[in-house]
Amino acid sequence: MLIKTTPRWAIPERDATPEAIFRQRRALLKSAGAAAAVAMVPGAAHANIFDRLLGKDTPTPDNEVDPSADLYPAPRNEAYQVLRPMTDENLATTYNNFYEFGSHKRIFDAAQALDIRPWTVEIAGLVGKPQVIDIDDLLRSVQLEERVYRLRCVEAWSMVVPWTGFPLSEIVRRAEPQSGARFLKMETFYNPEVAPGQRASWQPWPYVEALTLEEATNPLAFLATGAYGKPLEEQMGAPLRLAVPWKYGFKSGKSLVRFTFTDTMPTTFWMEVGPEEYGFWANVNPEVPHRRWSQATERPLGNDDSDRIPTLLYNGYADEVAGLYAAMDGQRIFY
Ligand SMILES: Nc1nc2c(c(=O)[nH]1)N[C@H]1C(S)=C(S)[C@@H](COP(=O)(O)O)O[C@H]1N2
Ligand SMILES: [Mo]
Repeated sequence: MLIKTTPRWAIPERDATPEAIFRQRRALLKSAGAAAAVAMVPGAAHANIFDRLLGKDTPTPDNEVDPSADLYPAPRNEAYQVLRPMTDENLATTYNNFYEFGSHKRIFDAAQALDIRPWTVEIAGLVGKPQVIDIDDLLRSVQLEERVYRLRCVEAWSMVVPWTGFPLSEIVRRAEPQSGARFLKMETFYNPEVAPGQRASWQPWPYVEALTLEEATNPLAFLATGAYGKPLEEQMGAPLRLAVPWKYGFKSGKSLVRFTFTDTMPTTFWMEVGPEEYGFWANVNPEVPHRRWSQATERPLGNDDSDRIPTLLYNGYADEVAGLYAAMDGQRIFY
């Protein structure tokens, strides 16, 4: 159910290039680095890339107005704040991990190929109420709120993002899990035609992540549908992505299409790719190094590598979640 208020062929006013920016673009074009960047990017993407390089916010190039746009900005839940500066929106939307669109950070243009309407979300497995929900029906039947969360990538860079969304426990509630359900498996879309990364057949597509039901119903576990007071951009995992801020970033799957309740621990994408390096639990702990690097410090996006900050146990959320693991073996839960 996609309501287009602007036809695809129309060029909205906001796409018009003010003269000053046009001149800046030409200046950039003349520099050697920019020329190299141009060579790598197909024609239509140039304007977007240059706007990003210049720090200008840009609309999604497909010129579709998101049918949920009127739901943003949502009221901020002041219970979730971070005592660190927010990451600049332009950094958060141009430095991403989304392997479906490439194994590097500059996938924001490639990710625009993902069509985020129509979009349905399936609830399946050991549940009393299996169902398929249209994303817009879902968005209009929950109470959206804004929460500022830390995100700590296992690669040791980090962000502070104002997400908009709703608690993951809402999905659990609607599913009415059977008594045997212990894990919640979350799957990303699968469409190798738009996601070139998924043509790599040696990787176990689609991207799968999972939590225990106790984790999934912890109040911190959040499904993000927006960020920075707007609907999510594709590269951030539109139209629905997880935000579990006490775990390394890879636990927060993007562009989710299916929630399956199971009685056995699912094998996740990264467990299959590198079981020695990326485990099921992946709780942030500065004292437990990755096999190839220390996790003691992190680089907030926007900082130089010389300007790192200490990483916190459970990424700063120990008060909220340490109890989930109190009865478990210490090392096992931290990779
Ligand atoms: N489907 C999918 N979800 C994903 C990933 C991915 O490659 N594919 N990367 C993960 C990793 S490693 C991180 S750090 C975060 C990055 O989120 P961001 O790009 O919004 O900062 O997304 C996670 N979710
Ligand atoms: Mo990550």
